[in-house]
Parts: sequence; structure tokens; C-alpha cells
Amino acid sequence: MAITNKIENFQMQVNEAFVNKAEALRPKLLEKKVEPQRLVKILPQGEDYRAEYAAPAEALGTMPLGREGRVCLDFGDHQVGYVSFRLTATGSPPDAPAWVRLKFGEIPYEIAADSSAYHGSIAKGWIQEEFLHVDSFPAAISLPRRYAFRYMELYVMDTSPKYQLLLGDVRCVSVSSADPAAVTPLPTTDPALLRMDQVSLKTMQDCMQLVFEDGPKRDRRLWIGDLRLQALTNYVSFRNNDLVKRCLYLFAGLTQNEGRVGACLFLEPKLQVDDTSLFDYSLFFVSCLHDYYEATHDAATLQELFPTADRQIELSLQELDDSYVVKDKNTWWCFLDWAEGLNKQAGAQAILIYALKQAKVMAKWLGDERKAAAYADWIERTTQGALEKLWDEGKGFFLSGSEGQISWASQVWFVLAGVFPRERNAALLKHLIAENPPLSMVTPYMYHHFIEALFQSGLPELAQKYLQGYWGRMLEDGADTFYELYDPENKAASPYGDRLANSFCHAWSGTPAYFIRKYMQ
Ligand code: RAM
Repeated sequence: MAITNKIENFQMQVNEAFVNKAEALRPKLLEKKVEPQRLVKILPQGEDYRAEYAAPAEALGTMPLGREGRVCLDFGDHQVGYVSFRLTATGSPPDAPAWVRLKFGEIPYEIAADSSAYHGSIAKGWIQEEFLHVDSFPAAISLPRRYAFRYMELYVMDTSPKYQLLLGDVRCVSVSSADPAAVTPLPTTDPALLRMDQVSLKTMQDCMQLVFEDGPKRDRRLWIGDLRLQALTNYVSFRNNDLVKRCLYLFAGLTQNEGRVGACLFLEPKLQVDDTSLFDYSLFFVSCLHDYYEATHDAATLQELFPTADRQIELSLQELDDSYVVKDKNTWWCFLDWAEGLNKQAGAQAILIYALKQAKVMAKWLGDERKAAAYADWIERTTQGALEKLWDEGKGFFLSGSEGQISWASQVWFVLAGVFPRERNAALLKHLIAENPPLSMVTPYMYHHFIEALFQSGLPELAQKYLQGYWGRMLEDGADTFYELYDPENKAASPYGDRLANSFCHAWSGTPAYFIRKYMQ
């Protein structure tokens, strides 16, 4: 699958003042020099791979590498940064260029996989692999790309029979705009909880660059669905609230036709909104602004950006039918989750109600009673519409689309939209777990919403059980940072048809620290 919902006759609308405000908040990246900790061998383990200790890092100095020689370096933890190293020749004077391949992997699988067999639907260029010719030695090499990795492999395609290579001075200058010193340590000694918090924060840290990126390996972009969850986690951890503010101003300053907030923004080669439009993602501008004000009480920003939020509501209301239910479409128009075959209508309706409620709260904060009343009216109509057209009393579920699909995503989002009171929501979630409809959740993003729904419905034990059962299993599988996609029963799962393109440090997966700090202490 790939996201294909391009807006028609796309044109970017620029609000210079907003973009300038965002640029004034451009963060300075903190740098840290990191060296490899040890040399490892990548070995198969079940359906996956693991890294096993092979030698201390110092052994590199005594390891001449000739044709087909290889060495894998372990930097000890996930890094996002710029790599440099030195190649020296040993033996006879080099009579041919060296030809080497470098691979960078967030997980051991990426080192083991054969990239020439890649058959995914998204660009092969995301695979972190380089081929270099080196003509003269010693060669000090600084790679221009930024990599996201823990493991780095050097494979010698060829030297010549007369000389070998020595690899040395390997360094990574790791970068992030998150300052770990800003995080309050957790008041617990539970090692499992501490580890989950630590990996969650590392995921956040490595995604926090000049904006909140979705993943430092891929897509390295500012996606608003990811931003919403990153911001929530940030408020209880790194507290880099100016980075959230910068992202809000970027989204509001670079909109699509009719002032629609785009699904994502590019930073390079210039600041630019993408031509992808997603119903839920545009509405999340409302949520991001609501949550930002709740965390910061920055009234000036609320005031200035509220019209952008209001515009997203207006645009979404245009998608309602005569019963005040969002019209279903068979195009790729709303995200929700990567679950194959998921119908989006019910989830979209619930997100609209969720956003309307937050918009109403913001209107009240701003003292705009007229707006608040208008939103209240729309909340009433869309809630009634949902109860009449989507809710099935006999089945005890919200149905979606013309086929009346029952999915986890639809129920979870209706719980979050608060259409029913808390006890009834708790009953709905228990019914969902008991019935286990086959259209399940596949991303940590959707799991996040399920766990949030459990906590909000007064089911903390169940929430913690699922947190452990999902993120806890990722940890058991060796995660240093949490993944874009994780299916404990199918390690090869990928929304892109090939796991090599998956991102293994992904923003929307970094929320356990939010749950732990908000609900579990
Ligand atoms: C993918 C990325 C991103 C997400 C979108 C919908 O391209 O993983 O994080 O927000 O999908």
C-alpha cells in the first residue's frame, strides 16, 4: 500500500508571517560523538536475526579486510547522525581502487537482508546502503547522508590481491533537538517499566530533529498524525514546547487549496506542504492546537491559529450526508490504521466528533460563545447521525460503510469521541475484546488509541495488560526504539510489501512514556 490521496489541482497557500514565526523557532541540534561499542555477527534467530558479540571494537585495528571481507559494528544503541571513518591500505602499494559496500541497520535484519531482492511498494532509496569507490589511501571519509541505525556493516566488494583495508576512527555525530536533561526521572524501580519508558523516550529523542519527524530513517517528514502523539508525549517528557509550536505554525503557514491542512510537510529542498490530503489528519490540527494550549496556556498562539483549526472543521462538515454522517468513499481518503480492507467511514465520523468537541473547548477558552454554540449544534447532529446510522444495538457495535463492517478502529474511535458515557464505553471495549472482530489493529498508532480508550474508560488494568503485551513484546524482540509497524505473530509484516522499508524508530510508537507518566504513577 502507498498513500495515494492526492488533492486535485493542488496549490500551496503560504502565510509568510506564520512561516517566519516557525522559522524563528528552528531549534539548534544537540550533537554527541558516539563510537562503536563492539563488533558483532548477525545470525538467524527463528524468523528473524540477532546480533551476537564477536570481538571488542579495538579489534578493528588488527583486522585486514580483503575481497569479500566484512565487519559489522554495533554502536550500542540507536543513533541518528552523520558517520565518518578512515580506510587505510595494508600490504603492497594499492594497485586498484577499493570498492566497498556500507549498510546501516536500525535492527539486525536490515544488515542480513539482500536489498537486491527488495520488492516493496515504496522507494528502494530508503534502504540505507552505499557503494563507494576509494582511490587513494589513507582515506578520511565523511558520509553526507544522515543515517538512523545501531549497526553498520562494511563489506569489501574488492580491493586487489595485493592489498587489504583497515577500517578505523569510526564515529557518529548523533543529532537531536531533544534534551534528555529536561526529562524528570520516573519514581519507580520496576525495571520493565523503566526500560519501556527509556526506549519510548529514545524513540522520541531520535525523531525530534528540526521538526518532529515521523521516522529518522523514513519518511523524515512532519506528519500531523504522528505530531499529535509526539506532542502529547513531549509535554510529559522533553517539554520542548517550542518545537510543537514551530510545527503548528508550519502546518498553518503552508496549507493546501482552500486552507486545508495537509497530511505532511517537507523541509527539503524547501519548506513545502505535500499534496496528500487525509480527512482525519487535517482534523488533527484541531487536536494538536487544543492539546498545545492545554499544556502551555499560550493564549497568543491559540488566538492566532484558531481560524486554521476552525477551517478544518468547516471543510470536514462539507463531507456530511443528509443524516450528518460522513460520506463513505472508496478512495484512500482517511488514514486510521494500515489494516488491510479497513473501512474508514465510522472512524472518520468519530474523529470529526472528537475534533468538534475540542474545537468547542477552544472556542470557550477564547470566550467565543457564538462559535462554541455552533460547534455544540454540530456535535449534537453528528452524534445523532452516528447513533441512528452507524450504531447497531443488536450487535453492540458501530458499523462502517455499505457492508456494515465491524472493526476495532471504529469502536476505539467512538469511545474516544465520547459518544457514550464512560461505563457504556467500558462495556463496548470489553465487548470488542470478547468478540475480537477480525478487522484488527496493525500499527502502534492504532494500539495507542486503543490503550488511551481503555485508560479513559476506567480500565487501567486492561490498558496496562495491552501495553505490556504489545510494546513489551517489541522489547522482548530486542527493540532499542519502537517500530512503525509491529505484529507479534508476523515479524515480516509491512504495509509496503517488504519489511526492509519499515521504519524501526517511529514517532507514533513512542507513546508508552506518555501512558506511564500520565496514568501509571
Ligand atoms: C506513513 C508514515 C507516517 C504516517 C503515514 C500515514 O507514511 O508511517 O508516519 O503518518 O503513513
